[in-house]
Amino acid sequence: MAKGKRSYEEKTADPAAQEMLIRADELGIGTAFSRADDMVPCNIGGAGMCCKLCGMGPCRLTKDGQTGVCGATIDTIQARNFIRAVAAGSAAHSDHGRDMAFTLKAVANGEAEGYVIRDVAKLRTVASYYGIPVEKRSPQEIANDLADLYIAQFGQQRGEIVPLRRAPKKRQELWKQTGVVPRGIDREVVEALHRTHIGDDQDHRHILQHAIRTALADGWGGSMIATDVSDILFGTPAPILGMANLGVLKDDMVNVIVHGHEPTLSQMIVAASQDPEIIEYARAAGAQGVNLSGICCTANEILLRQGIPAAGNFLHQELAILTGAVEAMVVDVQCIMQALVDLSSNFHTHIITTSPKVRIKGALHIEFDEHKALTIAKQILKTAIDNYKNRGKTHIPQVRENLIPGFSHEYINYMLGGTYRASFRPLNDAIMAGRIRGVAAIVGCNNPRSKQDYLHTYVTQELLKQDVLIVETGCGAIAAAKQGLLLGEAGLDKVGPGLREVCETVGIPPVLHMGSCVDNTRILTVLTQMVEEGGLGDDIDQIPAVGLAPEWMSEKALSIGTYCVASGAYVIFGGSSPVSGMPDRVADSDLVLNYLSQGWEELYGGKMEFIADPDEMIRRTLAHIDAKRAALGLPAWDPQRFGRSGDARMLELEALPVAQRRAAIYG
Ligand code: NFS
Repeated sequence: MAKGKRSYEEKTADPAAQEMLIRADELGIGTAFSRADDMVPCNIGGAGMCCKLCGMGPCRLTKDGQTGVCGATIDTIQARNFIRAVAAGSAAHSDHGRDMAFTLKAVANGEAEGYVIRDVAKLRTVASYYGIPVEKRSPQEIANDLADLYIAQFGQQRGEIVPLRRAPKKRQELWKQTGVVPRGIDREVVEALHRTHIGDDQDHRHILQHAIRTALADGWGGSMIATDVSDILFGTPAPILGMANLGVLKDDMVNVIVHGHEPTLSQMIVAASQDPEIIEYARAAGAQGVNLSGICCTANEILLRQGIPAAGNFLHQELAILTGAVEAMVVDVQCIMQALVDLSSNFHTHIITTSPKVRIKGALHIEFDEHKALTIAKQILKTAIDNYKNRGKTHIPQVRENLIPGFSHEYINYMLGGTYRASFRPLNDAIMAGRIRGVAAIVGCNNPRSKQDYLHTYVTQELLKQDVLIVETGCGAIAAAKQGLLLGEAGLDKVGPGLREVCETVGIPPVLHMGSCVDNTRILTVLTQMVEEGGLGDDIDQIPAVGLAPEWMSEKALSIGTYCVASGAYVIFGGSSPVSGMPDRVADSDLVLNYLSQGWEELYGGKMEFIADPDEMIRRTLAHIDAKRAALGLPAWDPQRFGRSGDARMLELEALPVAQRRAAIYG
């Protein structure tokens, strides 16, 4: 029996993870899976009913009519807790975007060793959105202006942040009317903290209005900037062959895992790992070379652009070290467990922190500086190679799966129409005809309180059967990859007939991996382009689409969910609600919960719900898609109508004797 209360199969749907959890128990080592079993969550804090924002408390409101010492009511407390989480998520994504903008500035001025502007076409496109002149100017000049504009978005005090202009016109008007246009990215985060200090904003609707503004500063601000600049510097993703799961680690090579979020250092480590000097250094140490792989969203950044394998998603970070085969895990920011350092003391693995913002007690710190990135990347790799001789017994599960990631919105545009006719018309047409019933974005984290990868992949598979096209990012995308759902056309027999026809005709997998979590902004762009293409209404809230984060756990996920609602989407979170309240015991403790759903829907056309049961998630997703289809006057989805063209029809014809085949084709 596994350490902790659940069996291995109850903890994870991934066979590689199950194997490593058995290994952990053999070695007597705990992981997030067992710690989650041992740590009973606090039901008061979990329901958002605890306020610890001042020294008069903490106040726990568990009785009807009770208030905090200051008189704060349950709805005020829940809304404050919620907006603080959104502010932290927005800050994390946006600070990532700020660092990218500073890197762009350094590259434009020739001050960033090893970096170049890889995607000049995207640079010119993005600059043009903002009226930055592009004709007869060098990429460096354009990049310098764009970097200045982007850097200014963070500290701007008045007006509107500029990426907002890329939203549908009607949506921009709605944001103006409802008073949620972000003035500056940092300003909204600061104001969220100010409003929730003791004795400030005390109307849950007003607090949550600012949560919307703070989240918009993330999605249509910091995150969008992060995606743009990453594409400009490292290339806009296009389909590429990749691999996922712990089986990508190699016994005869120096294994280096990059983990975290920002692509700046990891991209340079990719370059350094292929440098002849480093390969020679590894050979001299008795290894075949350096084998690089990724965890979490850093994995997605280098998987999408260079095809570097993903060792796994969030819950794989400890499991990778348990293989005993990792010489160094190089981390930057976000989603990095403090447990890594203690865990690695059982093996030879170095945990190397690199961000000036993140130190972990006991970890090695080699600070990253984009001005001498290549030199630092080589230093990190040499540290890992020097550690190869200390490797003991290894246990690498032989589980890995191929995948095709890289579906940026630019590529989706191109694949639907080619270079000269690039457009979203075929996608809109397929939805309007009912071949594609609707679109679902399945994104977000792993959470050890649910069965790892199960909710992501179960919901994905069930929706595919219903002709729902799926786009994925973040740890959800890696979950789908590990289960073999991102395999091009290989999985099409498990897909509804209409969706299958579209995938066969266009040559796409039915699940499109669009990138890291900041790349959820690519989904905003896709939705906007679908609106602009015509036929699916004049704003995002009219599109038959749903966003799901079935295994969410991070504050970033709440920020993403909130900006998607503000953009008009129905967002379903799995697991537990941070504002669930205890309506059976405390009256009004579901005011906030209901406001995020009905209240926000009235204002923005999007809503946020927390649903633990995956079948209910699927039911509500389909109900929403069908309701939006009906509102647009589109034909009701009918699985019998399609499926007899394309490859299916070819196979039918091929099975006929020649004369009959001719008759069937030529009449
Ligand atoms: Ni998103 Fe990416 Fe993963 Fe969740 Fe963490 S890595 S930014 S927060 S756990 S998806």
